[in-house]
Amino acid sequence: MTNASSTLLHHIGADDVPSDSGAVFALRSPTNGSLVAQVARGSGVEVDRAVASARAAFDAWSVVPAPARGEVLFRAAALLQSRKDAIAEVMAREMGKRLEEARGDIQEAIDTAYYAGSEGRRLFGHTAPSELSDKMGFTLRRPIGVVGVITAWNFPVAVPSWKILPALLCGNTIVWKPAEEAPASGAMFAQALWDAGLPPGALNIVHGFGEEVGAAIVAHPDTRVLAFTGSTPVGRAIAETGGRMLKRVSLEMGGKNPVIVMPDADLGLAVDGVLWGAFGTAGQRCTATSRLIVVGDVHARMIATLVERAKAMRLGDPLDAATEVGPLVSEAQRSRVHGFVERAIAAGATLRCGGGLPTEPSLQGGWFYPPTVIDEVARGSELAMSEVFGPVLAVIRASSFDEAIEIANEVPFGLSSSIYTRDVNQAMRAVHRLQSGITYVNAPTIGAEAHFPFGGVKDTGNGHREGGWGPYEFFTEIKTVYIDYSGTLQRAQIDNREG
Ligand code: UN1
Repeated sequence: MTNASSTLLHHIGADDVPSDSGAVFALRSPTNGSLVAQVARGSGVEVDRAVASARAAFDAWSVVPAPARGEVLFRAAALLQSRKDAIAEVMAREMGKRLEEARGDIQEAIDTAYYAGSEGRRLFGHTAPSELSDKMGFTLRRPIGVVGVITAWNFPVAVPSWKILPALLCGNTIVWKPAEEAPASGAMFAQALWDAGLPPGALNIVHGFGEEVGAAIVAHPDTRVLAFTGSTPVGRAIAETGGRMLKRVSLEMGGKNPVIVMPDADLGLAVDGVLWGAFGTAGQRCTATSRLIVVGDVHARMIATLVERAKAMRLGDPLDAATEVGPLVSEAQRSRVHGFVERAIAAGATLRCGGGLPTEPSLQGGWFYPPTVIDEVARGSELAMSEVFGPVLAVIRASSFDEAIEIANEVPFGLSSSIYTRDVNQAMRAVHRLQSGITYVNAPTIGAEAHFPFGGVKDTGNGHREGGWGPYEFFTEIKTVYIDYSGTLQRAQIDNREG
């Protein structure tokens, strides 16, 4: 993975290789700016080579029996388990996620590996009776070819695992561009697969930036499938190119996830859930709680406690077990987050806590931003409508259940949502009416489990789901097989429809 001078290299076929150009970029810790690694900076040249390697590996990998492909994933799961602490530490250093959460990120990949591995003994098709005598029909699932995978930095192992493991299990081969902010833990995830016996070329990595590497993967005529997690504008561009080239494209994009709290809710539980949903992973999840919709007198009964608890959350080094909120991933991300806060306040919203760059000397070396609660956020305003991707919670008042649902649904995104109530009828009405791919009842908007479908509606996605059973359909083509054992020419639609 790394050479003597600790440069993280591309992985093409069986080899770790630098860029032809020799170009590298520095990967720095968002906590203190220290150098984590130099990383090879790829281009279309390396992408071409990686796609050729994946193509060459496809013939052999695609005919390995699916249960045997599953065995590789089981072995990788065990290796990830034994390397979990080591990978978590690298992840925490490179992108700032707290160690405990970094372990959770890897655990999600382990869970996915066991699920995907066992799918090797299913990959079910269908059978149905033929309309003719002595004839039958059934379907098989066939691998497609080379899959281009492009992922975000906020879940450097879990989210890639949702794409890579099902794609491999189905017999495809892969070219992956990990996020440039978190390539090192991603490479350790891949190493577990290579060490588990994945044949050379089945999983190739090209490091680098979206415009240079991602775009080349998307536009390459031989990547028949594209799986992407990231921003909605980039996802749209991928869908445009993929659409023109008739590729199969799965997109996982932004969120603006609401929690509705009803007056009959357990407010202590709601406060716990909102704090975890909004400020866990420093708000850098696409599932993060970014809107709190308080109904009726909940505002008066809940906000003070929420703010007091948010203020007390400890910012610090993600490697320190006492830390509750780590840094944001980069300076650019922090100024973006701060910009949203400043504009919301200028537009008349009320800052309840946070909202400024920390002044503690110990936090000066990193991109820290405090848990921020902004109250009286106006419906339709920028902070009410846009994804922030940071520890910023917008509080919006609603006078009724119906109005709360209306507010929840008036954003362009639809990934996750939640309602806190003790009324089962109301909860079920919300489940049906909330426009999101995932709805929680009496739980925060984050924390999806690996064996359930994950994805969103509206501008969050393009109709596909990761996790659960869906990816095995996405990463395969259906082959329909007819077997005629009548020994005669039978003509469908004719021989059985006389007169
Ligand atoms: C993401 O933020 O891109 O449900 C994924 C969750 C995690 C996955 C988040 N299991 O919050």
